[in-house]
Amino acid sequence: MTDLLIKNIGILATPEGNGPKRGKEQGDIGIKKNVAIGITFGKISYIGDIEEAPAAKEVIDAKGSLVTPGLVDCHTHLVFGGWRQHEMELKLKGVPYLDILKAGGGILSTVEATRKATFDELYEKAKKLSLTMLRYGTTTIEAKSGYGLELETELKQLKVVQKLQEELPIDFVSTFMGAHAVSPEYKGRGEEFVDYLCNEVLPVVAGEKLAEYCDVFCETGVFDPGLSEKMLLKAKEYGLKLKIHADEIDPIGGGELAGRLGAASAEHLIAATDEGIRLMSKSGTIGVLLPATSFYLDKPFARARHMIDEGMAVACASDFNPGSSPNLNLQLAMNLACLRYKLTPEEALCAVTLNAASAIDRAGSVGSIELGKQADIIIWDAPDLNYIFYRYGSNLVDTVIKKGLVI
Ligand code: IZC
Ligand code: ZN
Repeated sequence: MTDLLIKNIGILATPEGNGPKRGKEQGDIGIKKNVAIGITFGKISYIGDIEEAPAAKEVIDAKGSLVTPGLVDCHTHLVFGGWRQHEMELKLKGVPYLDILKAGGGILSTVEATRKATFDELYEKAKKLSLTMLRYGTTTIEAKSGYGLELETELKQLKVVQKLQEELPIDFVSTFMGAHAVSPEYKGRGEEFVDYLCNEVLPVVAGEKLAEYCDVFCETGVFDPGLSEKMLLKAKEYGLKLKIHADEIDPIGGGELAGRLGAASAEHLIAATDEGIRLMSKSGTIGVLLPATSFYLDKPFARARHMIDEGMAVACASDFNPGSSPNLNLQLAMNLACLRYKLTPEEALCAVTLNAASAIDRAGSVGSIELGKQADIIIWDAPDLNYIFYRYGSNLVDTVIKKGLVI
């Protein structure tokens, strides 16, 4: 007896496997027609003909629609105080993102608001945002700290993610990103700030097991590759896995560093060099591309096709944050991945499911619809895969199922 049976699935589209799909394989999507899925104890226990499906306590009719794995948003800055709509005027005047930061705004404006906010305020806000993401089909969320830039607030952010994990029907993966900007207290003293993070913040974060990954903003005027490397090597010593915001604005060596360190993923890669891409391909580093950020910052789009041709695994994420990507709808990133990166719908689906799950080390449990995997499933208000990449601009999710629970 299964707990739940989804019948009348018109098209089941899913990548398959427990790891990333690289190069040509990224477009290998299994398509099954007219199937049913059975779910037992939150896991997928049956995929096949309805005639042979086991009896079920509850049945959902997918009415001939498209079904895919739940979406995995593998790069967000989910927990923050305030917003940054006051920077809209500067942005529209063409003031660059890094100039706003240099003048004490941007990330630093969110740092001020996040430091001021109480734990409960941050929790309630992030909870509401997460539940909205769930309605848009996102069933797993990576969330970075980095709006504290000092011990207390970094811990506050990470503990919010811990509580979200305990309370919500969503999986969260936590990343420590103390090296998101040099704190106002250490202005002009980036090296001392990294020492502070390494000696006084990281040990507590690791000791309390509040983060699985460490990320660094390797960028002009923020952290150069030398300081980024120092932070990441120390994080590795403490058992954290590595991510790098690399080549978002300027190619200062972030992609190369990610490749050399064998980072799990490199984020953005808008300005990634051929050499960086070659090194990341060799190290198996996943490119986490953020097309909604290119759109919002009016920047070029990362060379996703070239990366795939060079054998990299490409994932896409929302980059949801109050500055460079105030959008939490991963479907928009999917549309842009297709329309602007020129990924095929199959490659783009893989980018937000199996490859995204791989970028946060969850490919063994989520990211595809296969026997034994967690039952994170989307029934779309769409007849086929092309449709969800074509009908951009609205929420095309009909039903979200998380760990076998109909949301
Ligand atoms: O708050 O601006 N790029 N970090 C690096 C961000 C964007 C988030 C922000
Ligand atoms: Zn980011």
